[in-house]
Amino acid sequence: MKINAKPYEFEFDEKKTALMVIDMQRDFCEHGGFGEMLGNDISEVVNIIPTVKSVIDYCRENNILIIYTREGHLPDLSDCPESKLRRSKKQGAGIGDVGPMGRIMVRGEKGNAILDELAPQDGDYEIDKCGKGSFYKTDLEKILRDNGIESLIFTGVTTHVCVQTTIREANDRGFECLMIEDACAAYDRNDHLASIKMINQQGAIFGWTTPAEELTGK
Ligand code: C5J
Repeated sequence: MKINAKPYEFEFDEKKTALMVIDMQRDFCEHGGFGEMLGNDISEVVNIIPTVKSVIDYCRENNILIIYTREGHLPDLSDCPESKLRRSKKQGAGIGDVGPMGRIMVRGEKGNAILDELAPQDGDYEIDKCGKGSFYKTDLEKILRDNGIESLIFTGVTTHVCVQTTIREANDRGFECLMIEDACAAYDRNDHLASIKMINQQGAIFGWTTPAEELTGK
């Protein structure tokens, strides 16, 4: 299949493609979550939820493998670098402290859950990650290789942090990456737009970008 994209058409085989839904968890998308506690306005992120859903629905209808990620830490915080912990506390959003949605950025807590409207279904993969990149200290690469995946479609938050870090990691491992522009968001739109430019520049230096309608037809 070929779709219009920047910097040129993106070609992929649905059977060798997976959808990545990056960190669409309460902590980054709802009031009282880690994102807001760090001082961000969450409206840009809230705006993409229907578009992320439309891409997930399209992928389900077309039997494209779906992989969800969640950023969070073990309850004993043994997988949280001291530096990350220190900086979160300095910002008033201490990882592991009790916040409005349970212990902040801890696996299994309310804030760590994927949004109800985008909930994973049987057959989807769910990956818990402690870093910004989804390959770091996870089974993601093995899952992709075992399933014969060659191309990745990206949705989620935040564009310039966890989405872009994962695209960079995937690109270095030889995966072809397509970022769905209006199914990704940063808290600051300028960060989002800068990321799109960084990804598709220099003949797709990290990958391709396109609006959702080019994929879903809606
Ligand atoms: C952040 C993420 N922004 N999912 N995480 O800390 O982008």
